[in-house]
Amino acid sequence: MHRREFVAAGALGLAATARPGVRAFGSRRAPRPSPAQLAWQRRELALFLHFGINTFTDREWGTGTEDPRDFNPAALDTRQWARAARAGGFRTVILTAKHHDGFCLWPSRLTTHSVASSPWRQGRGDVVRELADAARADGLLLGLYLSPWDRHAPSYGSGERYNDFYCAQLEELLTGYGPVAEVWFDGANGEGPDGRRQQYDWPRIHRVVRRRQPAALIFSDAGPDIRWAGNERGVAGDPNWCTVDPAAVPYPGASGDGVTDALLHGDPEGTVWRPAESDVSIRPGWFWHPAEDGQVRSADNLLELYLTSVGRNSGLLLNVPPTREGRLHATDVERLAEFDRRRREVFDVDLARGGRVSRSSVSRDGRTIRLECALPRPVTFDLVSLEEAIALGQSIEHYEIEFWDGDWQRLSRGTTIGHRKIDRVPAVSAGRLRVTATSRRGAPRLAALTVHRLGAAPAAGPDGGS
Ligand code: FUL
Repeated sequence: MHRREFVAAGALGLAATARPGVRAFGSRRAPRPSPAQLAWQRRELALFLHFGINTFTDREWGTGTEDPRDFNPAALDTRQWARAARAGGFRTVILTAKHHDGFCLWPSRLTTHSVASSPWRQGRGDVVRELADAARADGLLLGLYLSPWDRHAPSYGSGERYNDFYCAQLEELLTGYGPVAEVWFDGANGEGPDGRRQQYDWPRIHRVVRRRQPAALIFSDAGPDIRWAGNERGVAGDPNWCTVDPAAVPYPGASGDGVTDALLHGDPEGTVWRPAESDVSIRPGWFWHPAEDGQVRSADNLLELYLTSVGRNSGLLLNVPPTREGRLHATDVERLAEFDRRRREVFDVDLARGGRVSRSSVSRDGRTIRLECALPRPVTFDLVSLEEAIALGQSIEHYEIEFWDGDWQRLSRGTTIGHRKIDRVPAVSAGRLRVTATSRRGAPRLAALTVHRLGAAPAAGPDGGS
C-alpha cells in the first residue's frame, strides 16, 4: 500500500466518521516526540565505533594503566569509516571518544592520557577531529560517547573534583568539533583508586550538553532523550512504547526490580517520550580483536537485527570497530554494504504498491479503525510492516492484520506499533488485506501498511552462521 494513499484514505475515513465528544487523548496531553527525537527515529540506523587503547592491547575493558605509546594506528582513515557507514545506509556515526580506561582520542587539556602522548601523527593527531571532518564531508551526523567511568583519572571516586574534570572534558568535546547530534552515556560506575565509587552529577552533566549543544540528543539508560533498549543483543521489547515512567529508571546504571522491563517495553501510561535505542556489535566484542575476524555477522543476521530493533519501534546502533591499522576490516565493510543491499531488496519493494483503501470504518466510540485494502493483483509476501503517525504520540495498543482467502484469515496481531512494527508471517498470497487498530487514547493514527518478501529466514547466531 503506498504510504501517501494510505495516509490520505485513512485520514479521510476518520474525518468522515469522527464523532463529537471523543476526546483525542483522554484527560491529559499525551507525550509527543520533539522534532529532534522524531528525526532521530526516522533515521533508524547509527554506526557505533569502539576504538581506543583497547584496540592495541586486545582488551574489552582497559585498566587505565596502559601506555599511550601503544596507540599508533598507522593507516587511520576516518573517510573510509564514513564511506562504509554511508554504504551501509547509516546516517550517524558515534565514536568512543573515551572508554572506561580513560584514554582520550582527542588531545584533552585535562589529561596527558591521550593521543597527544602517543606516537601517532607525532602526538599531533586528533581522532575526534578527523571523524568530525569525515562525517561532515559525507553528510553523516556525529555522536560522541564519553565514558563516565574513568579508570585512569586520579580524581575518580572523589565526588565533586571528578565531576569538574568530567564536565570540563565534555565541554572540550562539545565546543571543539562542530554540531554533535547524540551524546552517549552509559552508567558504568566502578571503584576509584581508593576504593570509592564516584557519584556522578547527572543534572550538571546534562546542563553542559544542553548549554553547549542544545540540538543534541542525550542517550543513557535513563535518557533523558533516548533510552537504552535493555540489552546488547539488538532485540527490542515487544511491546515497545516510546513513552516511559521516568521514575522506573531513575539514573543511568540503575538496577533492581522492573528496570529491564521498563527499558525493554516502556510504559503506555508513561509521561515522558523516550524512544529506545538497541546497541549491538557486528562482532562478539565491542573492540576489534584479530581472533574475531571470522565471527563477523552475516548480512542476513544484520537484517534479522533490523527486524528485531527497528521492526520493533527502536533505533539500531550497530558497532563496527576499527582495527589496529585505523581502518574498518574488509569483512565488516563488505557485510555493511551487503546488509544495505539486502535491506533495500526487501524493503524498497512494497508489494502492495498501487493498492487502495476500498472500505474504512470507525467504531462508534472512535477508538477502533478498520481499513480494507485492495491490491492491484494478488501478491506473495512474508513480512508486514505497519507505521503509526507518531508525531502526535504513540497510541495504538492493539492491531490485527487479516488477508482474504474466501473469508478473512488472521495473519498477524500485536499490541503497539510506533514508528514501525514489522511482523514476519507465514508466506501467503493475497489480493485483499484488512487491518484493524484500536487505541484507548483516541483515534488510531495509522500511517502506512506495506508488505514485503524476505524469503529464507535469516540465520540467528551472533556469527551469522548458526
Ligand atoms: C558498556 C561498556 O561497558 C561496554 O564496554 C561497551 O562500551 C558498551 C556499549 O557499553 O557500558
